[in-house]
Amino acid sequence: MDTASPTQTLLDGADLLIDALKLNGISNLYGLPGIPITDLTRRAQAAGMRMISFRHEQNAGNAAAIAGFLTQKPGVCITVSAPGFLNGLNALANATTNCFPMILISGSSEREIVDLQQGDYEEMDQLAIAKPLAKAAFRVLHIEDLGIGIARAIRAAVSGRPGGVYLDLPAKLFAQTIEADAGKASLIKVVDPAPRQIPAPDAVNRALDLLKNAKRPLIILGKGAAYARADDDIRAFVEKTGIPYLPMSMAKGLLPDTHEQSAAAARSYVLPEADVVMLVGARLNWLLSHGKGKTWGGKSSKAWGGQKYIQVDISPTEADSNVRVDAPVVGDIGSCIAAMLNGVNAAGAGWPKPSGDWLGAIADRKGKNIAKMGETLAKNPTPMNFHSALNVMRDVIKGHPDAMLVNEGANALDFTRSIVDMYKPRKRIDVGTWGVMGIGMGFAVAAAVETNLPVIAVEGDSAFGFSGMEVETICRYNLPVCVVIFNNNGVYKGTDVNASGTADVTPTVFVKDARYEKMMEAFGGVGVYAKTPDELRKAVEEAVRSRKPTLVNAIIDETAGTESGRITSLNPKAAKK
Ligand code: ADP
Ligand code: TPW
Repeated sequence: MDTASPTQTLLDGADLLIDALKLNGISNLYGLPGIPITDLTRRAQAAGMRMISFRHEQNAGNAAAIAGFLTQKPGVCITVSAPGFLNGLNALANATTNCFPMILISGSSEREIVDLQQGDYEEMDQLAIAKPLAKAAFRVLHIEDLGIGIARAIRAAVSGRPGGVYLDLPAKLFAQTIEADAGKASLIKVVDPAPRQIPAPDAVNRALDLLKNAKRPLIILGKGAAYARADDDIRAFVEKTGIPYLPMSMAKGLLPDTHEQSAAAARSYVLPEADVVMLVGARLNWLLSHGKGKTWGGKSSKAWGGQKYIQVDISPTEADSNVRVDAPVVGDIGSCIAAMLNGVNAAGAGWPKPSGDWLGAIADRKGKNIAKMGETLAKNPTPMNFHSALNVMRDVIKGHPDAMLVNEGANALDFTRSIVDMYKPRKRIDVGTWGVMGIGMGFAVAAAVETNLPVIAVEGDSAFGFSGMEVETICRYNLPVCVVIFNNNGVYKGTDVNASGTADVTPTVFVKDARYEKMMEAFGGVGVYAKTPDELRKAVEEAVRSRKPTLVNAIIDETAGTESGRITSLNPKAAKK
């Protein structure tokens, strides 16, 4: 393949990889250069792709993963071998866990050396290591197969249940050449990468029958529903059936959180009381207490509450993962909800609305809880607490419903999720299924790059630290990102003490009154130190208006947090405190 006829130009592996990605509509890359991919990153940029270069691969990987969630196209992250690959692998595993479509492309050492373990520069058997953490993993050894490799990676990432795909590209591949015509002919423009999966009519009817006969039905919308982009049909289904719904964290805004059928403010009432629960793109995992225990009205912590479940999901193996699912509806959410909506429409006036008792009881609880929260939010303590600061963030998002909201932390996460209403789909992106810290700046960069909308990242001070160096990336690309750090001097809070009597502070405590805003100033962005709700409001409003990279260091009462936020149940020691 190294000899070309004199009239033919040659393409090398890097050229062909760029062509293959572009051919498939992938225009943004997230990564970090180094041997053997430095030239690739430069040439991708020269070829018209947007190459966003990060300070750590984990953040580039997280950016790619959320780009996948936001666009339904695989987000692509490019790293160097061994350590760079491992840094990116964390994000790939998180993408797979969250069902985000992503491709991690890592350069690697030559097979001959790796397989004999001869000690190459950054040698590692990356394919073997990636396999258990990825939805699929492939290696391309010959330039003629690059088109196939990219096509397989794209299909694996976005079809069925989306996930993370690893693509191993040994350094030698980048230098291999192929005649331009043959190279172009070897590429594949993937046709219908995420084929619709139509649910079986009997499965749809079984689900509708169950729903129709429910006395206290409930719909739970998950991030799979947000990803599916079936927004209009989901809203029509919820409204035509009149069934109350709960949005999972990243499904907030699929219908506006202020919708009268939202039962979010009565969550602890509806979960144990519902008799039929329809899950749409949401798993019955720990975030829903596995469908068991007191949360669901079960008699003991492991007991099933007796609810019947409908589960709409693209994965045929998801049903029965925790409790019995009486009516699995397997297919893509767009097709499933369209089919179920047809059934509801066909029933017309014959479709039974949920009972007034059920709706009334929910409205009653909601009203009381919202009024109680209103009182808490109206308080204006000094220093600020999570509530008074979030009262500001809630207003800001209300005034800018198109803004993207990134959120991580413990208390900073849990309170933001419950206090800040979302109005539009796919605007809230957060720690997801693992509750992982470190997604913050990667998600913020990708949200800005992919949507060009203003991004507000509400970050615990600990959470921010995992990806904080990317404020330089935000400044370098001049992205409209406003980072708001809820600074309470530590992990969860800043007042724990070291009981041992040694000079070290306790593991959860940070430097007091850290001036995080200076990190943004160091790279030319705007830094603001905000001690009052007014200062916070002014700074965030100005950041959204100006679109300048901004970091607001919002000073929060260091006694304000709870250990582990709202998941103290998983931390028995904290729960007892
Ligand atoms: P949440 O954390 O919001 O509860 P999960 O991540 O637990 O959501 O669940 C998402 C579910 O959505 C997964 O089971 C996944 O298979 C499913 N899913 C993702 N995309 C689609 C789609 N297009 N159609 C149907 N199901 C989907
Ligand atoms: C990769 C454990 C969960 S929440 C958290 C940690 C370290 C930080 C909480 O403090 P923060 O927020 O951000 O200041 P706040 O509002 O409560 O004060 N490592 C990883 N993921 C997780 N989840 C952890 C550790 C953890």
